[in-house]
Amino acid sequence: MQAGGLRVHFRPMSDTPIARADYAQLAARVRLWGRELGFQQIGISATSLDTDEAHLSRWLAENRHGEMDYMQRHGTKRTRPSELHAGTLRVISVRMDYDPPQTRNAWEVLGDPTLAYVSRYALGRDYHKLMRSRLQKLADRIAAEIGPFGYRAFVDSAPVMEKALARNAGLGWIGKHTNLINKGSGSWFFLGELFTDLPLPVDAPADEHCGTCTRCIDVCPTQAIVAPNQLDARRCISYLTIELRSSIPLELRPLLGNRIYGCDDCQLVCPWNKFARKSVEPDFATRHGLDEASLIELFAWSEDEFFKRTEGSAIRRIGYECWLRNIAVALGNAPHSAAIVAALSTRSEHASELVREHVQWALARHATHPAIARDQKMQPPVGNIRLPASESNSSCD
Ligand code: B12
Ligand code: SF4
Ligand code: SF4
Repeated sequence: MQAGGLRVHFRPMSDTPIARADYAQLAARVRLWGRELGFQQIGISATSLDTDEAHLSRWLAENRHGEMDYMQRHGTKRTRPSELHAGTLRVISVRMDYDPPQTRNAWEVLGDPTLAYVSRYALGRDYHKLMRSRLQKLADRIAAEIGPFGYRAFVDSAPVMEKALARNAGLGWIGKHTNLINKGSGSWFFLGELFTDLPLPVDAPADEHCGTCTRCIDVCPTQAIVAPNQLDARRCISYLTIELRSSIPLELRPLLGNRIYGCDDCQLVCPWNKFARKSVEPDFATRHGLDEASLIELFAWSEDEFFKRTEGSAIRRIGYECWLRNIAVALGNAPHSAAIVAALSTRSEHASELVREHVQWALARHATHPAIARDQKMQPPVGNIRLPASESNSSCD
């Protein structure tokens, strides 16, 4: 995910007025203030990302970013924080849980091909604004304590390696599915950062705890996790439904099932999410019944309804055309019914070539394979969830 047009907070990097010995105390306060502001965890790292820079270069060289041009646009700024914001010495990383409470069970929705699956992070309001304003408040509290200092706040908004920085700050490890996981809280959280010129003491990086587990790799509907820690975004349903603006590759469409915005499968099966906590932010509560809406109902939204009902939501950024494109694919994957064919037919003359083409594909599926998806019910994993061998004493088993 990447947000465009973000407001950032600049102040000149300055000579900091407090004594070196006081930085440890300041770091403890930053943690406390961060918690008071609603972040579940705060950690501090230096800026070096050498190994990650090598991994990113290879990923880009192999074109695994697909059409996400912004991933290659900024050269080494992404892996060298002081090139992005001169004078940066430390990065304060924060995480905020987003899994909304009182939500229809994800497996039930994935198991009913007439319903639309929207990924957990997008069921409520967009997180960018909320987290940025909290980071600003954190910076204000630091300034109130020590006077003006140099900083800049980021939330998925600029060339920043958020997961690698958070890992280095002790917030978790990068799992084989490539999301950051925290041993006590799973992976349903967002990340944000304050770059700063304050020479705060750094935290120890988190250890890895995937062990021999491969559940995320095995479950991925499109086999996008091509090796542990290596994601080919071009195959990832999150990329296909959110980032890609053009036609969804034909061979991948049947594998999308009913996922119309993002995908959570690799996190749903991860044993560490047994320890995940529900979000306490009212802003992240599910809106407009998006956790269990029917495909037909969402496909019937007019453009005005789309913009009205997605106000303040991350979903709005994909636009109405991609919204219809995604739902058309899901309807093409749903079991044959007269109601679904009728719904698709209402858009067969749509002004957008992109929409028309996906609708035609879906109608053709219903014409030639009326039994599609009838037996494609998703099931939660069977049996006990097995933790990596190194964690066998944990309460997960
Ligand atoms: C581009 C992007 C995407 C792309 C690509 C994902 C990816 N893995 O890169 C797409 C659109 C697919 C995507 C999807 C999602 N995203 Co996204 N995305 C980003 C973004 C903007 C950049 C990520 C990045 O730097 N990728 C570059 C590649 C090279 O990094 P990487 O795959 O993580 O690889 C690292 C390691 O795996 C390792 N590595 C790589 N190769 C190798 C090889 C070997 C041998 C080894 C040992 C290691 C190794 O090093 C790499 C660098 O650290 C960040 C925000 C940010 N600015 O950081 C959000 C971010 C990562 N996304 C986020 C979320 C929530 C999601 C989704 C869950 C949304 C959804 N439900 O649909 C999915 C998850 C899909 C998945 N399995 O990763 C959150 C993750 C929070 C968390 N707990 O980790 C972030 C941090 C946004 C935020 N501020 O909260 N995303
Ligand atoms: S988000 Fe879905 S498609 Fe992407 S890697 Fe995870 S399971 Fe695979
Ligand atoms: S499912 Fe298993 S391998 Fe994948 S991230 Fe979770 S613990 Fe690691």
